[in-house]
Amino acid sequence: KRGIYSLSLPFCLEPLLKTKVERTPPEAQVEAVQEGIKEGSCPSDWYTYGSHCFKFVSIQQSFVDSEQNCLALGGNLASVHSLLEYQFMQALTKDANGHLHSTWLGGFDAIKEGTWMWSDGSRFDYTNWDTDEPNNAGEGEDCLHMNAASAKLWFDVPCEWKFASLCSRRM
Ligand SMILES: [Ca+2]
Ligand SMILES: [Ca+2]
Repeated sequence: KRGIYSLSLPFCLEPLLKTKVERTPPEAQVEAVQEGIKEGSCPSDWYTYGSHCFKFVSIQQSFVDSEQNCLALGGNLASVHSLLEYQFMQALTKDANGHLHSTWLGGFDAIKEGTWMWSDGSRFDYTNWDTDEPNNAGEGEDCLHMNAASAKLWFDVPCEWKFASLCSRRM
């Protein structure tokens, strides 16, 4: 096998390639295959948008329990970065009757009031709040859910509330 690389790659690249191959432990490769993960694709029961895989979880639980569940699945609660991506996500949260379920995304301002962040660490560079939201109502609202009220946009609500959730992970 090395003979082919030796012929087709500049000699300076060959040591890099060899190093990379040797550093991938066989156990890790087996694990990845068992999980059904290949580079550039999503596990079979996840949906693909851009460079991410998405999975709707219908069980209703708190924000932190939802995030923990997503972590166990190899991801985080989903972040949103465009209207098209939001519409794609809405399609995943729609049931057979066309009802859009209230669903946790990974947005929170629990660290600093008014400073919203995504649990996956990505930039908070797109928003789709409903009118007069986020309003941090009552004793405070620090977590973000989608498909809120009639407009099906975003509300901030107490993190203890229980909703379905949307997980995402990198391809
Ligand atoms: Ca808040
Ligand atoms: Ca609110």
